[in-house]
Amino acid sequence: MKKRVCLTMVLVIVMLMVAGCGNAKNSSAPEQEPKWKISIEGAGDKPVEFTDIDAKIGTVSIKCTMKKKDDTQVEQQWTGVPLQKVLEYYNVKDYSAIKVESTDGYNKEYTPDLVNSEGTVLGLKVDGKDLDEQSGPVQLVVDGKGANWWIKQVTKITVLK
Ligand SMILES: Nc1nc2c(c(=O)[nH]1)N[C@H]1C(S)=C(S)[C@@H](COP(=O)(O)O)O[C@H]1N2
Ligand SMILES: [Mo]
Repeated sequence: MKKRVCLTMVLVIVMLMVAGCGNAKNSSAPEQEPKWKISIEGAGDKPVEFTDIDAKIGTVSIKCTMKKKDDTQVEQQWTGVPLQKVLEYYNVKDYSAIKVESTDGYNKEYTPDLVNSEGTVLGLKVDGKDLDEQSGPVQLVVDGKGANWWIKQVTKITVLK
């Protein structure tokens, strides 16, 4: 009889431990799960993913001007990662251009000069706020250039040799 109680207790403890481990795993997972991903192609042998976790390599805050079609200008304070820093992170040195693409397929190619400019940034926040769904989570900011250069919902970056 005593043996049986003991065995039951051991069983209950083991079950609680298994359940406890499961919980510990689940509660630690969200910290590792990225909020967004941008696929980088042509930086190495395989495509890599640049995420909000990687974005911690260095964000800047800069005032940027966007030229609108009607010749007016919009000035905003942007927070983001300079595109040049992202390429540095993946050791990309030689390229003819960088192609930036959005979820809707809209894309453009940027020359090394433009890529190396301080004002070319993967924008994460505008005037202190996260981007809305139509523009973000990441929008390419190209200081001083027209709105057509500012790619919303960036999803892929290709290094062109
Ligand atoms: N993802 C994405 N970004 C884009 C475009 C697009 O079609 N898709 N159009 C570009 C063009 S041509 C312009 S003029 C501006 C328009 O921005 P707005 O809708 O905020 O005025 O977004 C630019 N970025
Ligand atoms: Mo446009």
